[in-house]
Amino acid sequence: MNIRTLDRKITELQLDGYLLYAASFQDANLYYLTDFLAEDPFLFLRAGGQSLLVVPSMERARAIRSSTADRVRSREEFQRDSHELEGDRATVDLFVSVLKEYHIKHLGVDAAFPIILADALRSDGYELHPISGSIERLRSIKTARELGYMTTVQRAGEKAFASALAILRRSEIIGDTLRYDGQVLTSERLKAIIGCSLINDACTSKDVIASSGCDSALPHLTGSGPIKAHSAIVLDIFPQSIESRYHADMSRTVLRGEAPRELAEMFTAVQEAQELAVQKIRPGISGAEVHLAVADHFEESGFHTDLEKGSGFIHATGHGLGLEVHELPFLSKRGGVLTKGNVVTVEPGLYYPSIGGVRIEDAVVITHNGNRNITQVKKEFVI
Ligand SMILES: [Mn+2]
Repeated sequence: MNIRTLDRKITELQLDGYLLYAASFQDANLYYLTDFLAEDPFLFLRAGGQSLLVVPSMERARAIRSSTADRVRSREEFQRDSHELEGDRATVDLFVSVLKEYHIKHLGVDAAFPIILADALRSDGYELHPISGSIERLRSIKTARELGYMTTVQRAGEKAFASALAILRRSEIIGDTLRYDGQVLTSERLKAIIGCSLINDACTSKDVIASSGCDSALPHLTGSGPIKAHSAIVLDIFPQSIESRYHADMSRTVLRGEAPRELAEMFTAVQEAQELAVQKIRPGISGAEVHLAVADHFEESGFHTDLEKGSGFIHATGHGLGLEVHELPFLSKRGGVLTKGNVVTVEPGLYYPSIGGVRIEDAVVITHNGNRNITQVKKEFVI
């Protein structure tokens, strides 16, 4: 990441500095700018080409050791005379002390800056300019180091997928259910198996999708109850590395037993659409163009979309991937131009409430003349 881009933005908007106040566990921009992970909010100020962190005194030594900031100071250093203040008033007092010392009157903040603090600072005479999307755009271009982190977490996701696939393959088909190890195989069991594999590779996951039957027609339903035979089984794994904080994202749709004709045709159309999108992705093309090509392919193949009914191709073709699982750029109706270094998922899908869903998802890195697929899992339907 080139933080000079942020410095240029500050100069261009004639601001004295850029300030973020959040907990970096939740705020990917703050983590990106500081490399300092904390559960509690801390202050980041970029001014005069330097980064300052203001953290609770107990965190100072850790921030000096792990953050990329030029300077780390303690919150207490700025609040020697304000012991009686509590809550937001104490935070405003901290901001005012910092801003005074650094001679800052006009400051940029992000869209998530707490409005209660913004109101208090504005009434104290400070000018706040919300800047949205700048850090997100920086984040969308990955360095070689970030790509390394993302490949590592992708491999962990693939290992977890392989463990679920092995159990599906070893299960016995009884009627329209699967039996594994003397028990009916459920979505819950598959999700737990995937989760255990991920944690063994130092990854976490907010959720895992292992849905089957008509449940799979709802793209974000994680699934519950018995896994259905002769029906679509959607596995969608989006782990986050505990160490690097980067994400991976992949989906496969498989089937045990006899494939109904309409599902087999949906799988073929989705696979074709996915390949078509991957072929198109290169620097200079817009996410919208890729998305429209996929939508057209489905229409031409006879798979129609009705958003109100939740049937057909009902989501975007893909999204950026990084510190957040959904980030810039998007392969959607309004998706902007793709650039070298972007990492995007390519995940067309078809969903029909009475049949089920099919989704195939890879992640690709945009290179100087095309893209490189970082997903190494085969696309098999009947297993
Ligand atoms: Mn995805």
